[in-house]
Amino acid sequence: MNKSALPDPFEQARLEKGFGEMNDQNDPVKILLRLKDVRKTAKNWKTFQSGGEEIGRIVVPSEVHIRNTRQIPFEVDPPQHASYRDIVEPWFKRPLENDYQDKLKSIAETVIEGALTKDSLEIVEQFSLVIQSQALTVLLNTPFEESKTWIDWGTHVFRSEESALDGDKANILYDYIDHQINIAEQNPSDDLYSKLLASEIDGRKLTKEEVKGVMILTFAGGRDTVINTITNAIAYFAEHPESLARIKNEPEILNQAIEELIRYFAPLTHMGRVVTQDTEVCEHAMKSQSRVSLCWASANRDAKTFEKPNEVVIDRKINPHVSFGFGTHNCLGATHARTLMKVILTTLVNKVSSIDILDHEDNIEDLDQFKRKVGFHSLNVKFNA
Ligand code: EMZ
Repeated sequence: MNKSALPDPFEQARLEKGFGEMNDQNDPVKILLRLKDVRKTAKNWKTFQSGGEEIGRIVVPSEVHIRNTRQIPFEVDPPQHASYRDIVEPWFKRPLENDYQDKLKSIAETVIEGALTKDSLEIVEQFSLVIQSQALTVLLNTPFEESKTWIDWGTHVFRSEESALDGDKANILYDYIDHQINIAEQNPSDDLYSKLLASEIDGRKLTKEEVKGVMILTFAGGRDTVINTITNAIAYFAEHPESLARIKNEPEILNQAIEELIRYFAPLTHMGRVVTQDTEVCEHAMKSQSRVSLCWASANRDAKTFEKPNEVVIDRKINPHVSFGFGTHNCLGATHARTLMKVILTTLVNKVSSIDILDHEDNIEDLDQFKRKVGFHSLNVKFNA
């Protein structure tokens, strides 16, 4: 009964010091662990910036060696951040529309019905990756067939089995996006590429490089995060059929259940910032140009705010988790992710009575001082109608 558990490796350091340390490619990171510090630092974008000169440096592991395109709006600070965000925000709220939700529903139903016919199904590659990629065609408003190409890329656009930062693999994504932008330029349609190419910022059109920056973020940011969330949810419901039954009988708790799973899973462990001036965090001096990270996964288990932080309380009422970040850079894809989870869980409770875990291999992230389970490399299950 503990295959679905995601233990909290940060507790002791969170209580004792408030931070941990990690040497990421000789560019150290101070990992902030307490909810209060994480929120305060996320709000203070002047001292803890996202939009520094070195593109990719706020990501841990740092992507400076595999990326030259600035992700937008993710790697831009206020005030320019707001101009970009205003352009993309309405598009990323489309998941609230019925038509959008119907498309997601049909994707989830097809994949779940297919899963019910199998004696054994590997969830990461054959379920979560498939749903994530197919759902992305709805977000981008591109042909459904494109999802086949994306599924072939595997669970992460920058990571491969050989390397956690695979430049060759990243180039496949960059070339693909360049190509799609050129197509959209020649033949504008109703997709996100065309929408961005037609958008204006400060009285001028977005450049192709800016469009590419939004697209890279859209492909990379919502990929392994969504895949881990779906996979972890399947493992959780396999071990907690009572929660599946409860959501079926009390659909009014569905939103609470989703927020709680997302709090508990914290699919993105942490995100960095670059310090712009000598300052202090947790009573420790930090030099200008050094790095901190905001550890969403740890903050979500902070017992000062969350009762029973290490339990999934499926109808948790007060849940100010930071799985989607906090402040200026809160997750642009959150509406899509939440809607997708709603559709998947609704389909699941209606069609599946129980799930058996057959075997599994954990995916453990190595943060030097901390090892954190973030999900699974593989999870074989059987769905029962
Ligand atoms: C970046 C990041 C965004 C980064 C919200 O997170 O996600 C990571 O998976 C990517 O590697 O480039 O997009």
